[in-house]
Amino acid sequence: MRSMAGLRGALIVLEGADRAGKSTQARLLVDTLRERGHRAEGLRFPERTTEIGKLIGSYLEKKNNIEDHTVHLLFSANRWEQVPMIKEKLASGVTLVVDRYAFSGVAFTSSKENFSLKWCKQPDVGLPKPDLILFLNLSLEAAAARGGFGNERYETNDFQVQVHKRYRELMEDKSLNWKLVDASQSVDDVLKVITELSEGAIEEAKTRTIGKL
Ligand code: DGP
Ligand code: NA
Ligand code: NA
Repeated sequence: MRSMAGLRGALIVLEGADRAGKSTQARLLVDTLRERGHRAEGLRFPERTTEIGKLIGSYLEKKNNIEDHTVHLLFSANRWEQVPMIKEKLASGVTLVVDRYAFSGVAFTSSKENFSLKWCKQPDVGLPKPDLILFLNLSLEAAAARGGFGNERYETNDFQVQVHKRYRELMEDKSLNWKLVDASQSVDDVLKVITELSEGAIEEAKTRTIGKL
């Protein structure tokens, strides 16, 4: 292949409620894009290995308690601390497949009482804007059929119902490239759909500068 220097990679985000298959699909999507000749790498948020990420990890495992506003800002900081690396990778032509991003932050925190969407969005304003957001859509019934909840924080039915509603509201933002994907299909069928959408985004990203949330 001809050198692609100067052409940036795409920022592709996977979102969805718990058990929709995001992590599996993110991994398979990276492999598939590579097989098809693209430079692709995976990232996840929260990134639990950094200092901030370790605090978040303990919080999710319920080993510590962090005040709700404070933990929201930590989740956002955990994204911001990766921004220099994200920008470098994209500029060098690498496509990034990200398992959760700012939209998880807003959907989850705004599902708590007394948090407005507006307040929740603010800390992530200015983050690199995804070229594509793949929403893996799975009904709560179908998600339940995939097995019981884990023991982490947020893994309760009532909370997940609320998270679903919040994602619905976020998807109404037409300034973002949301694509609703039926996650009840087989793993292979979901992968086929998201691979096609991702290749379209990679092509379009080449001629556009990266935006900001
Ligand atoms: P996992 O994707 O399995 O590593 O789980 C991370 C959990 O944390 C999941 O329940 C979603 C939630 N989460 C992800 N990002 C944020 C965020 O920015 N804010 C809040 N409050 N929760 C988040
Ligand atoms: Na989880
Ligand atoms: Na996951």
